[in-house]
Amino acid sequence: MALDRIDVIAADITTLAVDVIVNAANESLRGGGGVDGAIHAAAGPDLLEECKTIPGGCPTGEARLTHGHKLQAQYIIHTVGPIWQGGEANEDGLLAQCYRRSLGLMVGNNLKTIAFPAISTGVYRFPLERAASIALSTTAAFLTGDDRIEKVTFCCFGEPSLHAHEKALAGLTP
Ligand code: AR6
Repeated sequence: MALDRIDVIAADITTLAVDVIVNAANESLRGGGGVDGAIHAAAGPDLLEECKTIPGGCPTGEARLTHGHKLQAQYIIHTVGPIWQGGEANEDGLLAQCYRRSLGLMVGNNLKTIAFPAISTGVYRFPLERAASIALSTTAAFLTGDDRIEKVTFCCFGEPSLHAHEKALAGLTP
């Protein structure tokens, strides 16, 4: 069952002891604010050095793997969500692709547990409820076709995000 393998929690993603946490990065992979800044601060400067070795950074909708360095998580998947431009620039498709590519990369590296932040819902201004619905439905569909992933955690920062993700999870039919 896909839904049994999904958790929605409120936490600072840098504190989670999962195999891999996801970073809502930008295309340069040189760090930034928000969750990206928090992850770089907690992982330490070796993360930036490793990111600099990735050719071409990370285009929007793609995902790249690094080590977790000082984090409890073994690995970090850096993905770049779309900047909200009003909804007519394939933002929904690109956001869904971030989740699919991250889950695909995790499976390809034999990782079992993952935590996502609410990609694009901060600085990139994607509407929260719409993003949460895409995150949950895309993940549930992926899990239905894959029995290797043990747990996907949606790590929300703040009450509005927690409620949006809980509502989106409740809206999925088993
Ligand atoms: N743990 C979990 N979630 C967090 C944390 C944390 N420690 N800190 C913030 N969030 P954002 P974006 C939530 O802005 O919209 C960066 O500068 C936050 O409340 O981090 O994809 C990058 O370098 C929000 O719900 O990412 C890019 O330039 C969610 O994480 C740009 O921001 C995403 O907010 C990416 O923008």
